[in-house]
Amino acid sequence: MNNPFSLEGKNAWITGASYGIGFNIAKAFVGAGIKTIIFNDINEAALERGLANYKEAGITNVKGYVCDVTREDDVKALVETIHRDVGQIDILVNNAGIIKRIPMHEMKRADFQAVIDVDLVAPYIVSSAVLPEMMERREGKIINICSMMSELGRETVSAYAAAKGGLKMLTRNICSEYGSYNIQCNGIGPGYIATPQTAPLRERQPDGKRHPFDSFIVAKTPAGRWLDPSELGGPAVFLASHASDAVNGHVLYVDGGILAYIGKQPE
Ligand code: NAP
Ligand code: GCO
Repeated sequence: MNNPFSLEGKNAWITGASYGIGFNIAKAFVGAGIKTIIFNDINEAALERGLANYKEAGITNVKGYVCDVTREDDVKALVETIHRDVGQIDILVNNAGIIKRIPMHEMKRADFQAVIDVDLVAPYIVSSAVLPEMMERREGKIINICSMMSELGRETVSAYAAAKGGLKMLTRNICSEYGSYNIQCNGIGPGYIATPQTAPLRERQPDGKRHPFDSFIVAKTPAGRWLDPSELGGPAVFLASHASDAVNGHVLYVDGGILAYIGKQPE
């Protein structure tokens, strides 16, 4: 009997997967038998660092390319290059993302737009470039990396929350528009994950104490800890595999229970 969680014979493009969450999803895909991991980064130096990370992890079935996911012509050209170098794209993970933590009334329009462009417009650009082949094959998996901010707001992350909230609805709309082609589009909503993106929120204070936000998140997470990026691998394998063929338009929150929890009560 076939293993429904196997990714054998499949090619997966994970955007921005030089390190962090995307890189850990790639490692999980390798563990599930993926044929080829494809990733991209915004410049040659970053790409080389990414390739070094894969080499250090012992992953050889990987192809990396320079591509800024906000540049539509570059994305379309990369899809053609991938078809030439690797073959078809069976699984797309829209992982690349940025955040700018600035009070909204102080945020410049260009900063707001930059976050929207990477975190919301780029998943539209990349998905639109990959959908035609999935439609032709009548099979495909798209996974959008959403966020707690797809559901909740907080100070200083207005652009990010607007983008990730939009990404949740883009996920649902791709499901609605392309489900008849046997294409499943789902989201993963990570909680607070220890990666470079959240490093500023975990920095030790000059007096050696934990960052106030660090303590805040630990109190908001039932498990009482930050999550490790490797903990996103299993949920991603599920949503990339045939085990989830009947799951569509869903955002799977991998948050350690944050969304279910009012927060640790005062001692
Ligand atoms: P990260 O450590 O900052 O890594 C983000 C990756 O995206 C980097 O490789 C970065 O490349 C790449 N990237 C950024 N802009 C790009 C562009 N225009 N074109 C191509 N690549 C680009 O972030 P992370 O923590 O792994 O997060 C990955 C995804 O999960 C993001 O969408 C983030 O919003 C989301 N997320 C993170 C958390 C968390 O707690 N960490 C929680 C929920 C959701 P460079 O190295 O060149 O900058
Ligand atoms: C922040 C964090 C969060 C996480 C993640 C939570 O500043 O609040 O960066 O946005 O990155 O998106 O799910």
